[in-house]
Amino acid sequence: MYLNKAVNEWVEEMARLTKPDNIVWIDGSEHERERLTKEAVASGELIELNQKELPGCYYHRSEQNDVARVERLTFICSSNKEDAGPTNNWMSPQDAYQKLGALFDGSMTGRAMYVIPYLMGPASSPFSKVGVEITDSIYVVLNMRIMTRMGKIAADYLGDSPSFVKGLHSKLDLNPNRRYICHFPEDNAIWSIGSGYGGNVLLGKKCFSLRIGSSIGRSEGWLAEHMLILGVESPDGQIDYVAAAFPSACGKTNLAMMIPPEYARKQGYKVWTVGDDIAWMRIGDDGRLWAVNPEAGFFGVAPGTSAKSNPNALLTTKKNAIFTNVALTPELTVWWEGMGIDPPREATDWKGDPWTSQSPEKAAHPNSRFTAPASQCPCISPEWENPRGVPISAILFGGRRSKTAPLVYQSFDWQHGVFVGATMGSETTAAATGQVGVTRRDPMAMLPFCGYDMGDYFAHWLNMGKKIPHPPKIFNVNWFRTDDDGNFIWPGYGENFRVVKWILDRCKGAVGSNDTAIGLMPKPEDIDLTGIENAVSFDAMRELLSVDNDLWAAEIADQTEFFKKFDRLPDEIRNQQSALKRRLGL
Ligand code: OXD
Ligand code: MN
Repeated sequence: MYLNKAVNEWVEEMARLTKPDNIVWIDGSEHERERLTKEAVASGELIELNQKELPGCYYHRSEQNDVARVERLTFICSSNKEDAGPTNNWMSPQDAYQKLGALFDGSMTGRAMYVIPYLMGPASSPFSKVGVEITDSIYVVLNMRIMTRMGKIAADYLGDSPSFVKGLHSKLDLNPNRRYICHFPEDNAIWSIGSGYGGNVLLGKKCFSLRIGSSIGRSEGWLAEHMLILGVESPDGQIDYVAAAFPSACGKTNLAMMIPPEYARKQGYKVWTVGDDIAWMRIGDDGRLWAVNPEAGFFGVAPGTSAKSNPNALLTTKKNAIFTNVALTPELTVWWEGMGIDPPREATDWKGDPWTSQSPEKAAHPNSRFTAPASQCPCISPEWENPRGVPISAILFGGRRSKTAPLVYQSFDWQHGVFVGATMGSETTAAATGQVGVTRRDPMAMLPFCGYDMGDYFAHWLNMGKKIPHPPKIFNVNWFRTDDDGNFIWPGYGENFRVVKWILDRCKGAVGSNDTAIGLMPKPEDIDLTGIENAVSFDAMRELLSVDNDLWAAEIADQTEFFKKFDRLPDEIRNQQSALKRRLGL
């Protein structure tokens, strides 16, 4: 027995079901990494990259039908259908265990079963939680090694406790017709079968830290959120922390690792990254909200990551990284669209086919990824593994809105802020859907990740607000407002620092605001434009901070349509909407 009785019994039960040839207990050692990497290279599961250019880096290509999370095949398996809510797929636990049990039966015959104990959260934090993932994929083991604190460290944390999240994964035959990702919040269990794609199979990430995590957080009185965490250091050395939720393709990783503009760097401002995707937040002894990043690595989208858009992310991937579905050059280095360097003349594309710079097809899949240790990030916060977490001054919600939402506004209070988060939406891009400008509602960026009814989730947020003596202030931001020709008005990227600076000044009471119907907004002169005066005129600033009543009337109609789904929408959310209507004179 390697871990404890409860783990051992469960592993034996899962082995009886999946019938592997052998069981390998993962300890997280360097020796083990070397052995498994060699095995994966020998089987072709990994390709060793150019070790001079990219030391410790490997390349993986997934099945072409298996390159993204599959929401359609992702289920919340609560006893009552209503507890999964109207925005999740639901299967009864009995049906799910039976259906997937039949698929798992003998799925590991001819393969090894790896048992991975892992810890979500810093090693000595009382807030961390243990999971054990059983998998038949070495790729999963090696990625979990980067994304979590894995092996002995987790076993030591667990000790004799029977309290761990049980994750079972098998690639089976990677057939999309036999692919399911099922969550059992009442059993703290996850069963994932038929996929090899990160978001479906690195069970510590979306499955545990968000879906199961949100459900545990609700019952234990804390928040598991799809949020980055960053710290802004002022010239006097004080660091203030911000957590921010944006749907995918809205630049979460870029904001988490942003480099302040030159004027601010000269004054001594710095930005520190605590996390780029997930925040677990609890009320601290001092009455503030404290956040930890439960992950240990970044699972970032490669295309668009360049020395210009996000130099810190690019530098993070220069060693000990695993690249999935990017392009492979003849020199055994990697390339992707938007990397900011000329394409190689020839390469092998993500499908494994020959590719040239003249090819009309993309060389890297748009959702190709890098997995890299957070500790390698040049701007990783010295506090990122602090067992207490970091105190959050501001929470940001945001999305991609070409009109309607201004650059930034502050909610009047926590309850109003919850309404702002609950009505979050983001416009789809042509690349993703073929339909431009359709607003997809994605409350708190949690639509695909909330493990229970979202009406109950809003109620949990409202409740938390009543319990936090010194709650963070809540803001909405929108970097994506366009002019009549469709050009972005705000330059974005590192310039977003200017907006974050206003937000933190608001938190400190150091700057005033304009009271508007939708919230508290900066006066145009309150956003520091030093160095970009020519790019962003005063008129542009006014436009970015304008509120159009007709657009807001349409916005409210769309919110109302979305709310119709919910049987359990808290009255307070409805009341917030009525108050907004009144303020707008609608
Ligand atoms: C992610 C996602 O991979 O949100 O982080 O899909
Ligand atoms: Mn994410």
